[in-house]
Amino acid sequence: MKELAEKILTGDRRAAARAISLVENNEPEKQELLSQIYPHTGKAHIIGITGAPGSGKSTLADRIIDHYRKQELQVGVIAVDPTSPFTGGAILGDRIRMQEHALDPGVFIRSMGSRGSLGGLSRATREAITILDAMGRDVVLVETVGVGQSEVDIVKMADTTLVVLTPAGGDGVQTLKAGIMEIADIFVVNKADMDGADRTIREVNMMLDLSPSLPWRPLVVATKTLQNEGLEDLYSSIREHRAYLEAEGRLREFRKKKARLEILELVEHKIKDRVWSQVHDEAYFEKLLEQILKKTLDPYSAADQILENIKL
Ligand SMILES: Nc1nc2c(ncn2[C@@H]2O[C@H](COP(=O)(O)OP(=O)(O)OP(=O)(O)O)[C@@H](O)[C@H]2O)c(=O)[nH]1
Ligand SMILES: [Mg+2]
Repeated sequence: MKELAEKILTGDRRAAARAISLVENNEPEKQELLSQIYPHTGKAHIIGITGAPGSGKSTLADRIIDHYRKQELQVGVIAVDPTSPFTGGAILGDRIRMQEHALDPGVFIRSMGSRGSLGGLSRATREAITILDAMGRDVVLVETVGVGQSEVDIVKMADTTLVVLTPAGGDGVQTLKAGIMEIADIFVVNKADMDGADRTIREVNMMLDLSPSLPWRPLVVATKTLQNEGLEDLYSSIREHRAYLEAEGRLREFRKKKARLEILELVEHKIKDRVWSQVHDEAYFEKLLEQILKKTLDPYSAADQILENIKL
C-alpha cells in the first residue's frame, strides 16, 4: 500500500486508476491507502457540475478543462452516473465530448457508475476525489446527472457547485428539486441560444430574490456552450466563488463541515458493517422472525436482542 500511495503522490495515473478501483470495490486495503494519502489532500479546487440529463454538463466540462489546461493546471474529471451500471476505464457514450482530453496527460478522466461502487456511490466518489486531489490535480471536476438524492450528496463534496439549467422543459425552474436549488453556488443557464433563455434567467433570479438571504447569493450565468459564448463569465464566476471561499477563513470552515459529515458517515458505515457481519446466523434470525409473526416478539425488542449480543 505504501508503494501505491507514493506512486499516487507522484501523480502516477495507473496508480490512481488502481486506487480508484480499490475504493469502488470497497476493498479493505483502501483504508490504509486513504490514510496515507490524506495528509496530501486539500489543494484541489473541487468543482461539481450537476443538472438534468442532456443539459450540457459534459460539453461545459470539456470547455472548463480547456480553460484550466491553457493555464497549465492539472485537471481530474469524475463523471458520475447513478443510473449507469458502467464504470472504470470505459468512457461512456456521452463522455466522448471529453475524449480528446483523455490523450492529454494533464487530464485524468474516470467514469463511475452504480454497479462498480459497492457500499455507495457517493462514498466511492468522495474517495476518488481524495485520490485525484492527492495525485496533484489542481482542479477536480465532478459531473453528476441530476436524478435524486445521490447526486445531491455527491455535489456536497464540491467546493463550488454549478447547477446547469436549460430553457427547455417548459415550466422551468419550478420543476427543480428543492435539494438541487440549495446546493448551487452558480446557476448556469446553458443553451441560451434557445428560445426561453431570458425567461429561465428571470425565473432563477426571482426565485433567488424570494429565498431567505444567503451568505452567498448564487451567481447566474448564461452560456451558449456550443458557440463558446458566456464562458468567460462562467470562469470569472468560478474564480469569484473561490475567492469568496478563501476569504475570512470560509474554506477552512467548509472543510471542517465536510470532515464532520465524512466522519459521521464513516462511523455509520462501520457500525452497519460490524452489526451485519455478526448477524450472519440465519437460523437465529429465522427464529426471531417466527416469533414476530406469532406476535410473541415485536421488532423493537428483536432489534434490542440483536444489539445486546453484538460487540461494536
Ligand atoms: N443548442 C445548444 N446545445 C447544446 C449546448 N450545450 C450543449 N448542447 C448539446 O446538448 C446535448 C447534450 O450535451 P451533453 O454535454 O452531453 O449534456 P450532459 O448534461 O452531459 O448529458 P448527460 O451526461 O447525458 O446527462 C449535446 O448534443 C450538446 O451538443 C448549448 O449551449 N446550446
Ligand atoms: Mg454528460
